[in-house]
Amino acid sequence: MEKSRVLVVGGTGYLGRRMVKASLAQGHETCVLMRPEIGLDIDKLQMLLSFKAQGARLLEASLDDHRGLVAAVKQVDVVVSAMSGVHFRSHNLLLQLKLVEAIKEAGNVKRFLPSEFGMDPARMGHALEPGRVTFDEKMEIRKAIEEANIGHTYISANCFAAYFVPNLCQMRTLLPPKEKVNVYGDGNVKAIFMDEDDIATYTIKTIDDPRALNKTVYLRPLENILSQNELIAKWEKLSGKALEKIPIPSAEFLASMEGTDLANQVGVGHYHHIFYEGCLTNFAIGDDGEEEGSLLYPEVQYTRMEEYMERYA
Ligand code: NDP
Ligand code: GO6
Repeated sequence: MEKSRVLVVGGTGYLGRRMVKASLAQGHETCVLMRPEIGLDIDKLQMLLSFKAQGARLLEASLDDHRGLVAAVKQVDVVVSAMSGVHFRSHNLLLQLKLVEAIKEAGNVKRFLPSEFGMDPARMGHALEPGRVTFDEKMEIRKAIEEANIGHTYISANCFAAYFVPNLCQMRTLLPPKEKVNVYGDGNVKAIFMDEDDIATYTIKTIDDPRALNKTVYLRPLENILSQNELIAKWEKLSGKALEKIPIPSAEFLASMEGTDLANQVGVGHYHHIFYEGCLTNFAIGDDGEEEGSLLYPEVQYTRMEEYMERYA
């Protein structure tokens, strides 16, 4: 079978750059959207040029330029979006409606992967304000995709390791705690942690796979299903130093939202769903025809979290 030609939108972003790399590595003809809005962002431009040097084609169009966008998507078979959905970055998920419009008009795209890559928004109908906006927006994009009958795959990638693992799930820092660590409740609720490069590898694997067409694919590899306590124990072993554990009751954690900025309020809600409620692991995969990435692609040697943490030691 011919390998699909891919367009990555949001290609210079944190996850998007890994999608470009994985698409090239898996032998796809790879295009990256180059937005004229980059202006004087010299780092973004240099990154785009490095993609080109690695064999990608740069397609220039603004998300506000419908005709340009249609022309771009006409050159590929698959569109992968990794637009920002992080509140302390630029959060522009709804701009993907423009992409859906262009894909609809072009009519040639076999598969669209919208920017999801977290908790499954379809399971977050009960999510707390203000964090629920992330899930509501992702559901709005899904609705537009499905109404336009566009082939799709939704990737639920759980926790990006860099945001959750080295900091032992502490908020407002990305570095390992030195002395003390806040533990959510009893610390035994299971979450799922993923190396971001592996997220991209699995994601690109799905794009030509009929088993993933019009489905949600969860990334839930067995050895990366871990409680906060298990993660802390791995770091203590690696660093050779025990940390003081400070249990935080659910209500106290939720109350920590008050009076803080929006990004933190969003984060506290998300962390509550993950670490108190267990929203990443409190359901079985497959009851509704969903798939699991490490079962679909057992050949992928996914990164375990002790190995991921080594770079911080
Ligand atoms: P980034 O914040 O790195 O942004 C990605 C890209 O979005 C940018 O590079 C840019 O594309 C594009 N973008 C941003 N603002 C605009 C704008 N105004 N107009 C057009 N394009 C814009 O995104 P992430 O990689 O952090 O997030 C990707 C996805 O991953 C999101 O859906 C997010 O919710 C999810 N996520 C999940 C996490 C988890 O733990 N599960 C953690 C973090 C994110 P360009 O390259 O063209 O400039
Ligand atoms: C990641 C974060 C980390 C917030 C998801 C505040 C959507 C998802 C696991 O961008 O709010 O310090 O699923 O102080 O579906 C952010 C969000 C986490 C990272 C969660 C996310 C995860 C978005 C913080 C912080 C490290």
